[in-house]
Amino acid sequence: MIPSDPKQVKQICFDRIDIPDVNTLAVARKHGAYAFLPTVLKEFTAAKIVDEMKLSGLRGRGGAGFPTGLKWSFVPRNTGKPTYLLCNADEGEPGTFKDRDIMRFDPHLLIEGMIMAGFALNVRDAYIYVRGEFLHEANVMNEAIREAYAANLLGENILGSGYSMHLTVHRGAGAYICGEETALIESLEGKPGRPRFKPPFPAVEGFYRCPTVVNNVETLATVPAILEHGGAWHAAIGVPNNTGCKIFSVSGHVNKPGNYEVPMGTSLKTLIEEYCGGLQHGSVPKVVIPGGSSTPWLTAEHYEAPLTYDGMIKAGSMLGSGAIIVMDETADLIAVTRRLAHFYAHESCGQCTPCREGTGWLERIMIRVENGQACAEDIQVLSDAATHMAGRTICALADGAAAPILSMLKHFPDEVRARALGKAA
Ligand code: L3W
Ligand code: SF4
Repeated sequence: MIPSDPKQVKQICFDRIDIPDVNTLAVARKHGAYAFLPTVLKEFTAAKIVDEMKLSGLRGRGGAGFPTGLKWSFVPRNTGKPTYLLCNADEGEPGTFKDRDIMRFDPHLLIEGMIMAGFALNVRDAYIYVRGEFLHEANVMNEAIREAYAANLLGENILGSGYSMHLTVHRGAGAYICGEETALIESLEGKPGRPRFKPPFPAVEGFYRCPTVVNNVETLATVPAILEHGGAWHAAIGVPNNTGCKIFSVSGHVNKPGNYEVPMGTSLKTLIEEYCGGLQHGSVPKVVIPGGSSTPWLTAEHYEAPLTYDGMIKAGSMLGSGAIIVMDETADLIAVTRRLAHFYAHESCGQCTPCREGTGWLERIMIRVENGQACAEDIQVLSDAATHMAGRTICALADGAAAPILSMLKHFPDEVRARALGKAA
């Protein structure tokens, strides 16, 4: 169980994760699942829940770090339209693999968080949009939902409270862009997954043009602990403005890659050396991508930076979804960048010219750079195209495509030039 002293808390979403069979309702309940739900449904008002969420300081765990309580407070009331709750489980950012662990190991935590969120937002129909490739996770979620319905934890008049909520899993079809919240909404409506202009934000006009809250899996899975222990309890974990714990998905040149849930503010160095068994080679990484492939690279000088939204911005990057990709001296950064350029070119939805054309240019030039068949002008075009794509499109995919290119050129200009012109050692 989660300790009542916030200083002792290491895990919130992963508190039960190692318990065998905790994906089943019986085992999950034995270890606290749904224990506090009747109190929330009977004694909490919607306003109190939103207030506790605001007090908790929880910021959305999907990448942008937007305050969850604030987002919930934007939902207009009494519009005559239904309000929808959508869980974004389309975890597709290269390097990210945290939400799938919550879903496949502790699906009842997510369901409980969604019931509480749904109750606060007066939601009758909620959906979990699961990445198409996550067939196993979708199956585990569906079985957990079936058990929850059978136990009257979902459906009509939940636990006799008068509150009713239905929950449906929808599997995507394998497009990365459907992790962008408005593309997810379009896809769920049965249309091609192409992002919409914002504003209007989904909180005001989302699914079927109705008020809609879209939250990440980890965000919703944090709600039960916040409501049980209180917003102030959560706010006391981590550091100001960056509260609570965060799951970091660590991959690359560390001895023990994997998911680690640690208090916000833990340094990158501590995470790598004390949790991940240290680096495979050398004493400092050559490059760390801190928040998934769309975030700017960090180099050795930021090894001791705190893992917080603010700390990563100060270091020149973003915390993103906490997908930390570690690369040591043995990494071929140019091959990595070329591979990422291919990913973004493949995943661009094609609506915006700078993204549709730019991602293709970046990939084609990176192939020449990798193979030592580029010319000096190519490097300039690479830099210009990446610079002019960012910030000029409907969604952030173009910025994400530009980030690895601009990082590579910023930190390793000589290496790039030598390789591009066929002069690498
Ligand atoms: C109402 C306002 N709502 C903002 C809401 C908005 C959204 C949230 C954040 O992208 C980033 C992206 C990825 N009234 C509002 C408002 N909201 N102002 O707040 O909005 P936004 O647009 O800043 O972000 P986003 O579209 O959610 C997320 C980056 O994260 N990323 C993460 C990728 C992770 C995955 C994954 O697999 N989990 O894809 C990595 O860098 O690039 O910049 O809900 O509606 N005035
Ligand atoms: Fe589509 Fe790219 Fe425009 Fe996003 S930036 S809407 S992915 S074309």
